Amino acid sequence: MLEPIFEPFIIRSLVPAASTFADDIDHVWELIFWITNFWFVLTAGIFFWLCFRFKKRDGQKAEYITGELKSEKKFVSYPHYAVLVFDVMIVLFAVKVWFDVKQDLPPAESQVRITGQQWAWVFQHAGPDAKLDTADDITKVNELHVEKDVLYHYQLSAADVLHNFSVPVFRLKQDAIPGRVITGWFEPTQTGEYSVQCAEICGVGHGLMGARIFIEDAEQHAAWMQQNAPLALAQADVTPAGEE
Ligand SMILES: [Cu+2]
Repeated sequence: MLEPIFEPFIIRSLVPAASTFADDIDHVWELIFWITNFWFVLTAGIFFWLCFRFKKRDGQKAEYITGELKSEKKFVSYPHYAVLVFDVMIVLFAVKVWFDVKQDLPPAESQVRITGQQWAWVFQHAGPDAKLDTADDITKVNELHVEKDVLYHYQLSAADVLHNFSVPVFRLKQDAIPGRVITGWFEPTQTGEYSVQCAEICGVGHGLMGARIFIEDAEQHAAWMQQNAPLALAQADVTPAGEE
């Protein structure tokens, strides 16, 4: 149902896409882009053409048009119908994507707890057992490490004021609200290092809330988890350092 008929090349040329739902978001974004720009250029063009075509001329008296005649009303009602048709079209595409990204919650393969605070992001990674609040959790500030092709649930909250967890390459934006834990999901599809932002004005340090997300392949991610294992676990490890 509602298969897109074009490739979203404008937004792709600006921001790379690195999550499973980025493609869906980009299609809606670009659909809205083309619809609104088509009508903007058309109406602006007609407006300036009319300005020029009916400009002040010697010996010609200005006429007051009320727009009440049937022959005049169609210039209002026909574009209005067009707006409604395109509105419905955008809503149909958007609702489907909204459901997939925000309302549906596919089963988690790993988890991360994300807390926004003035002015940093704290990431509690689930560690090798993929479960939060266990001894192998790895907590980092402004550094989120995830594995490609693994579906994550995040538990997002704020420690002080409103923040917004934004990962442009995922096309993910979610408000973080004090006193509330919001669960959502993402699945990275590309390795690399990308930016994480706060997309909600949260005080004078708002602009400093830039963190990094590191999307690693399975091997790199396992190595990172091992290197960053909590001290207690690292000491319990029977393998002496440097002998693995
Ligand atoms: Cu913030």
